[in-house]
Formats: sequence, structure tokens, C-alpha cells
Amino acid sequence: MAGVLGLALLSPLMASDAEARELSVSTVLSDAFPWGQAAEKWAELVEERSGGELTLRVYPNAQLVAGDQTKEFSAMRQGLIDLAVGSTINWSPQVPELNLFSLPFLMPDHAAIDALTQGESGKQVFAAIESKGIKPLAWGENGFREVSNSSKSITSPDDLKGLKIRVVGSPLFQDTFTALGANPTQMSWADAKPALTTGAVDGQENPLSVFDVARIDQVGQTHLTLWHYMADPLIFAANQRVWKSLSEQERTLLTETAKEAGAWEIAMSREGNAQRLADIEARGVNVVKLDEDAMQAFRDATQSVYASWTPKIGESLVETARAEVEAS
Ligand code: X2X
Repeated sequence: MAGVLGLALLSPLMASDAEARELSVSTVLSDAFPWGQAAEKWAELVEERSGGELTLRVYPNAQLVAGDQTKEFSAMRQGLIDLAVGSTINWSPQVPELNLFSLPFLMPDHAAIDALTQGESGKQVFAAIESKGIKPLAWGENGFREVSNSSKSITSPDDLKGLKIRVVGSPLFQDTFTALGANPTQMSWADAKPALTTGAVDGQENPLSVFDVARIDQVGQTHLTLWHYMADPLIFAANQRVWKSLSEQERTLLTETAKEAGAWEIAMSREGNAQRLADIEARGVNVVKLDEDAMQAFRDATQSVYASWTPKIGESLVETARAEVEAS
């Protein structure tokens, strides 16, 4: 106690650092979803371990960017957002390297995702984020994105022909679905459910957890194809100015708790998938599982995406990632 007081008297800066401080955390999905729960877990751990001196306040539904999730990274860079748990998809317009995870059929399973995020690819991706003025801290996971629609079973690329599919606001998705013969339309998550409800679009793609919690089956999405074509990791990150204003101790606390919350969310989200799938099927959704030949047809149909996106992502990063997937 005397030591703490002594320090405070000697160093007014440290004394002010020790005052309670609240930081904002942006997420796209609320705590009804694993993604929002990841941010809440982070906040809980920080509050607990800082003895209440540091508080994280979670702002879900991309409300700090008026619902425009592709502006989240820029808003964090500008200091309008202190911290975020964001999807690689939503940040990819500002960080081209993040498109790596959206390359169709690059990661066949969870081991492949982990090989990238925990390996050299992950390091390079974090370095790219840092070079853009954001401090990345840890990984989470939104999950493998499966495609649904309101009219038919999708078992081959042909079935996608002419279907209007809502995609996230990242140009790579436009290219993937165009390559498959579909008619992709970019829109925010906030606009997606209304568009599905009115039939303005025929389909969408999102992880099982999102399909389940958002009750996408209730807006006419009666066909779901499990194709695991890509998965979006989540990244816990901080605005650089905020980061630099924190004490060494606070930085360690934020990093460790982000890693813990991320690992917790990844495990919880993966474990929940079997039950989610059972629930979705029980609601009458027609679920299609593809065999190896069918998967290969989708891989073949999307090769052009590699040709156009590898140079933007970086040849060497894509090579590194391929090798890490191969070894996983
Ligand atoms: O908009 C989506 O589809 C969502 C919620 O999955 C993302 O933010 C990437």
C-alpha cells in the first residue's frame, strides 16, 4: 500500500493512468451469437482482473459505424472506436491480406484454420494489420460459411446459376459468386434479413451459428448446403493511440484476456455446431452435405478467384498459407 502511494506521489502520470477508464468495443453481432459473446467474455475478464480500473463497453450491431460494418476498421483507425472484435471479411477492404481467409476452399477444416491463424500466415496477417495503424491482439472465429437459399437444393455450381445471393461488402465475394454463375449483391448484415424477407435476394451465406440464432429459416431460407467454402476468423484489436496510452501492465492484461476470450469462443462455437445443425434440420430446413466429387466441382469453378486475388493478397502469403494447410 505504502509502495503504491509512494509511486503515485512520485509520478502524477502513473496516478492518472490508474484512474478507472472505459474503452469501447465494436462488434457486428450481439451477444446472442458467439461473436458478441467473445466480446462480452473479453469485457468480463478485463473487469475482473483489473479490479474494475479498466472497463470494456461492448457496442454490438455495428452501431458505432451506423450499421456499415465495412467501415469498422477505418473508424477504429480514426479513433472513433477504441477496440473491436471484427471479422476478417469486414476489415479486408482496408487490409488486402485479410482476403486470404476468403479464398474459396482454401481451408478444408478447423485444423487448417488453426494452422493459418497460429502459424506464419497469421503472423504476416497481424503485421499487415499493424502496418495500417491497428494493434491486433488475438483470434476468434465466426465460422465456416454455408450457403442457403429459398428455392432449391444446391448440389453443384449449376444450381447457383441466376440465384441472387446477398454477400458481405468485400469485392472478393462478388468474384466468387460471379464465378459460380450466381448474381451476388453486396449489403450489410443490417440489410440482409429484410432483403431475405421480401425476397429481394434468394440466398445468403453465413456460419451455422448465425443461421441458427438469427432464425434465417424463418425468412424462407429452406435450403442449406454445407460446403465449408471459407471461414472468417475474428480479430481482437485496438486503436494504436489507445494502445500507446495504456501502461505495460494494462497492455498485457488486454492481450492475455483477448487470447483467453478468443480461445474460449472458438471452442464454444465449434462445439455448438452439431446441435445447431440438428436444430436447423428439425425446423424443416433441407440440409445438403456434399461428397468429394461435388466439392471438387465447386473448387474447379472458383479457380479464377485465386488468379485475380493472389496478387492483391500477396503471392508469398498465399504460398505460405497453402503450405500450412497442406501440413495441417
Ligand atoms: O454480415 C455478415 O454476414 C456477418 C455478420 O457474418 C459478418 O459481419 C461477416
